[in-house]
Amino acid sequence: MSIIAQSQFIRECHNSSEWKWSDIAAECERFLAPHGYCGVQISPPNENRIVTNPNRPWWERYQPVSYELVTRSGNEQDFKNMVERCNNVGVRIYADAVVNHMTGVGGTGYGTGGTHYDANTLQFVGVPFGGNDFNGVSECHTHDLNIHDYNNVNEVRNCRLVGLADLKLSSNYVRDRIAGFLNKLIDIGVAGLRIDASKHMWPGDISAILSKTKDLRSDIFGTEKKLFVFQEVIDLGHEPIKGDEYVETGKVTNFRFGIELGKVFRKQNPLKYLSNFGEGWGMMDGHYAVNFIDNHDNQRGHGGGGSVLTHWEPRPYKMATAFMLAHPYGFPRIMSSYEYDRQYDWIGPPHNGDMSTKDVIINSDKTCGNGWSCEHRWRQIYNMVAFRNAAGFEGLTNWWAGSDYQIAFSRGSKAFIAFNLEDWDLNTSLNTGMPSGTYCDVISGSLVEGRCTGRTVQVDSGGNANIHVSNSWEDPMVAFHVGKFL
Ligand code: ARE
Ligand code: CA
Repeated sequence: MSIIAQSQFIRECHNSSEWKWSDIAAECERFLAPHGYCGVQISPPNENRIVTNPNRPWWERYQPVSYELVTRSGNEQDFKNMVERCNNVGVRIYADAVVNHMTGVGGTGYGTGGTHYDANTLQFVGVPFGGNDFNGVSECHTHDLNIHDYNNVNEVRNCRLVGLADLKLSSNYVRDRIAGFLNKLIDIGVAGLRIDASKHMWPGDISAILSKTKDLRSDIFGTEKKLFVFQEVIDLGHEPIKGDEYVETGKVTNFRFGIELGKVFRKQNPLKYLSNFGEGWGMMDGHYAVNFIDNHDNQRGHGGGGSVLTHWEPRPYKMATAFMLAHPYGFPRIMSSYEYDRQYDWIGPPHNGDMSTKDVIINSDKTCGNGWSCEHRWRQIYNMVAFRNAAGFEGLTNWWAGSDYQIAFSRGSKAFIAFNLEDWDLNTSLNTGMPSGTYCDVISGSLVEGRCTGRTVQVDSGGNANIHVSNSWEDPMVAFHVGKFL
């Protein structure tokens, strides 16, 4: 059962971000709730391997050592405080669940919570897991137990993803340990999960594990609600494992979405073809699709392929994000990144000399400092979140394409948006479907104390308006809606 409405969505504040739990708690209260965001996908909350070569990469959090809640983001108490404070203001926490594997094989050491592990003999005493709890030569037939061939379904699911010790999820003991971890998160008040590396798990194993999880806390979510699950499956159409295999156990990441919009907003494929975007482009049923322009992997060349737009290219990125938020297909997820030297794809979050994660600081114009990019705080993005909430369940109406790279559409009588990527102005009268009145364009400004700080648009009694979008504007689009979240 889904606990978030289609008009709401998940915001990724996450793995590449690796915010401290205390900062996320503050952000829920001071920004996410007032701006209509419904949730935060957080970095893996459980203890991970401390990797020192390279020095503390972001990806060490994908190498579990135990299910203790101690990471660079904070300890168990910090985690509980965050979940409580976010829930109190109606912002839900979705944990990144890394349960396909433990650390990479080889080496011994201590995790971020001080728990010992031996990845030579596969002893993870903090759980505990031992050698028998991992897939080995009986399950995986490659010479080094690693995955080499993505066309071999057994290999993808029973062998090691980039050398990570692959858990034997067919074992009841292993399933119980994982379900215990998930139930602990549920007791704390978590609303859902991103299931990492779902392609590398049998759908039946995911189903067996989830069937051992409790209902969500009824004092927060009401009775008989289950985890909101979305599974990371990279399905670009060329491999035997399909995203559709996972719809029984939850929603599924839609990697084609960002790749296709990247091409369109880079002007490699006309905007006007977006008229039937979504299922019409051969993508999965929108009820199951979790969409995003970029994620923590593909924004730095890990996992997923395709040349996606990122915060490093703000103009087309804001347009693609606005399109995602304006369009009714699927569940949108917003990325929130940090700055780093792009020569090195492994660099972890902004840190102090002792490698502790830096605080997120907020500038007077609402943007972030200390190296945090905070795309979710860019006006063009958070105002489009309000647009989506205002549009609600309205379908796509009044589709208009004036040329290859000029489009507009409405969401019933609730919201309207127009884009212009041509080398000339868009300036024409269009049916917006909106009630007559003066609207504030939420791209160029905001409605502040009844005053619009940006451009305005006049809609007449027939729903028509003169729509002007200059190709030379910083953001060549205009958007307005009937919502109150401004
Ligand atoms: C690190 C090192 C490795 C080392 C390993 C073990 O980089 O060199 O062997 O540790 O010591 C992340 C990083 C990895 C990192 C790992 C563990 O991206 O570099 O390895 O953490 O620290 C596939 C999977 C997909 C996966 C992507 C990355 O199908 O599930 O690879 N994505 C998730 C997360 C990642 C995370 C993991 C899984 C592991 O989002 O952040 O890895 O928990 C085609 C296929 C895809 C495939 C892709 C690989 O597109 O269709 O299925 O994705 O190729 O490029
Ligand atoms: Ca596996």
